[in-house]
Amino acid sequence: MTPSFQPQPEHRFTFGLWTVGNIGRDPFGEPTRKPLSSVEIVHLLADVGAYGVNFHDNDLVPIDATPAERASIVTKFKQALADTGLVVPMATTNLFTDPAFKDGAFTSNDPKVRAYALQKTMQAIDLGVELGAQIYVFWGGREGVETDAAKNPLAAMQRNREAMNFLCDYALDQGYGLKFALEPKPNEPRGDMYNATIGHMLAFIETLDHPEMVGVNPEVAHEHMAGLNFLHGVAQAWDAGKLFHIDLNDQAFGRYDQDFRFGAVNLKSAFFLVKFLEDVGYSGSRHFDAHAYRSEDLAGVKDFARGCMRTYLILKEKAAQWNADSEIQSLVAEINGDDGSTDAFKGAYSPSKAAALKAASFDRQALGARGLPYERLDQLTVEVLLGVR
Ligand code: GCO
Ligand code: MN
Ligand code: MN
Repeated sequence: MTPSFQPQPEHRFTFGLWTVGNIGRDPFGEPTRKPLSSVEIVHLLADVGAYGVNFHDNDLVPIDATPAERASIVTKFKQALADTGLVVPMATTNLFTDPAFKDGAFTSNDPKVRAYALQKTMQAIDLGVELGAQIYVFWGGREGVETDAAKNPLAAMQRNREAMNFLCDYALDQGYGLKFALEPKPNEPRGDMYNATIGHMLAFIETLDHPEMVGVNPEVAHEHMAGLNFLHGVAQAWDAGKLFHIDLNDQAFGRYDQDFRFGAVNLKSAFFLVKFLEDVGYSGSRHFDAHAYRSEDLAGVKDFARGCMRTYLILKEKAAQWNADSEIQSLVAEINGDDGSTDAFKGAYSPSKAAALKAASFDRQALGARGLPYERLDQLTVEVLLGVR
């Protein structure tokens, strides 16, 4: 039977209001698409088969809305969710668009800006929780510098920690049961942003008062912008029990922040990523933080959204094929072969084990002379991906 690659709720495919709602503005040009209302976006997402919709506070409620306007927007949005069956698994705060945040929010040198950022985030958390969010994302879009003359990086780190601790306690105090997912990015819009990569963020989380409620939201493009292997960062986050959310998109190395459709550039990396998520049983949202090319119209936006999910599902099927391919699996077994001759040295340290290992002899030349069949294995992987196996 040919798989249909139809998205289903169990695939946990989500998009942000800001992703399919992107109007195609860039630093060099005006918008190429008309803005869609949040209700229209919910219906668009339902139409293409998504499971959920995420938002920044101001994607839904304008920053200058009155309480009455907020209430009416939320009522309409809830109705759209009820009409379509879409859910809101994640919410976040816009702490980057307003000029008040031009030099950062939690890390701003101005204590008034820092206090306003906390206030805005508490209100945005309330909004997210009201709509059902269980994961709350923090992307520090302006938390950085163009010149290190402007800000002390140690002070920035301490301010960031103080804000996260405050907000964890706020969420606990309200009994929200939220988990926080911190999203690293090395640069753009700032020249350099703090906690630039997954590794930086994982280390930072361990310094918080409630590390158990804080994990990461890694994004493909962000690690690729830093020239890093995304899968390795994701694996480290998973190993630490910190993969709370994931932002899927694509990005050519060495370019500006492209936010391309998932799998649009680095198909093999996308394949190993999907294979990893499926093999370990990651059960969180697969959030597509990307947008259609600026050249697309509304129909193209739907093509973009369908493409993200379809590519994920095709790669998932390819991963199952890779796992079931006997030639591939016999190579995997050969690579990981173990004749048991070093069993006595494995596991935890003991003085006698260390002494025995120091006294053992190894045929160093034979170790170095052994050929490893990675060329064949990689070629077979490529052939699975190209559909000739
Ligand atoms: C970016 C980021 C954002 C965040 C979003 C949710 O590069 O602009 O990826 O899209 O993911 O603010 O926190
Ligand atoms: Mn991004
Ligand atoms: Mn993102």
